[in-house]
Amino acid sequence: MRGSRCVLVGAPVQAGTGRRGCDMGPGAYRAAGLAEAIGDLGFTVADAGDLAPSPWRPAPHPNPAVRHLAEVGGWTATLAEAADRLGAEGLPIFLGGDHSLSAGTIAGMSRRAAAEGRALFVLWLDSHPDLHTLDTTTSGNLHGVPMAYVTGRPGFEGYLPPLAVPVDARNVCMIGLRSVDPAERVALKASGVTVHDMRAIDEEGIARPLGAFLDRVAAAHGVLHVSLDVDFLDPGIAPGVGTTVPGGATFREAHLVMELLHDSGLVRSLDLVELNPFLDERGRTALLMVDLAASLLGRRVLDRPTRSF
Ligand code: HAR
Ligand code: MN
Ligand code: MN
Ligand code: MN
Repeated sequence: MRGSRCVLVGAPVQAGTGRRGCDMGPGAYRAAGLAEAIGDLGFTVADAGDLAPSPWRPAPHPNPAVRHLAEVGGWTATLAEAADRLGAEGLPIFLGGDHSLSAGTIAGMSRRAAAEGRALFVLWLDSHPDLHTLDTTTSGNLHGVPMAYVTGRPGFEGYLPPLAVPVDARNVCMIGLRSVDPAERVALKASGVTVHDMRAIDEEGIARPLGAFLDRVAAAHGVLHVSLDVDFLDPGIAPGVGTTVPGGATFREAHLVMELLHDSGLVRSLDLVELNPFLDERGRTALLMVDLAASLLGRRVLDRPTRSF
């Protein structure tokens, strides 16, 4: 982990989803004690408060399904600037908000990494690849497009803010996929993204594929951004999300991922996305996400030697 400073960045975005309630995400993380949990680990914690979208006037898109392009574009501009700036000072944790926010956070972290002469790698923990373009989305919900935008797929010019430094799709690893649309399946295949869907995790476990990716990041002297979507988790333990998909990561798998990430020392920034407190049960999803963030930042049951793969 970088230094010992964490910055919480509220991104109450819900324009990218079809349901209301994600805008309450940052407040729920604060109520669930995120700052205190991280502070207990010895970090200095700053809270940048909740950001707001920049003005952004896109051209009207020919796909009539596309919704809230101006607002999502405005958030993309705001968050790209914030990630680049705050990523230089410590480890930013972006509190969503729906997954469209990753268009901005990843764009900003990629620019930051490039300024340091390094490449950005992304670990995408999600049941969805979010790899639609504005032309292929049928729902029109822009939380389904950030991965296409940040990897520089064509079709976003003039609709979302210009992308300074595209992420090489070969530097992206997706774990947990179990809901992939036909157009995304085609795009994934052509992309070079490393994918471990839920079936692969069932067959091989989660530690080895993750370890192989982390070894690759380390060998490339890369910078790692982690994007954690609530629906990566099984809805039985994480009901507070608009797009529940059965068969998700268990409590034990999710904690193991976080602990291995901590051991790697590679994580430079984190998105916590898609929490919908309106759909949660007595805060249990918010509390679990806080617990997972704490594991990623070093909370341990016992000390043990670093594991190699
Ligand atoms: N692929 C579907 C669509 O575009 C669902 C996307 C849902 N995405 C999220 N985040 N909830 O992963 O509509
Ligand atoms: Mn997602
Ligand atoms: Mn998802
Ligand atoms: Mn833990």
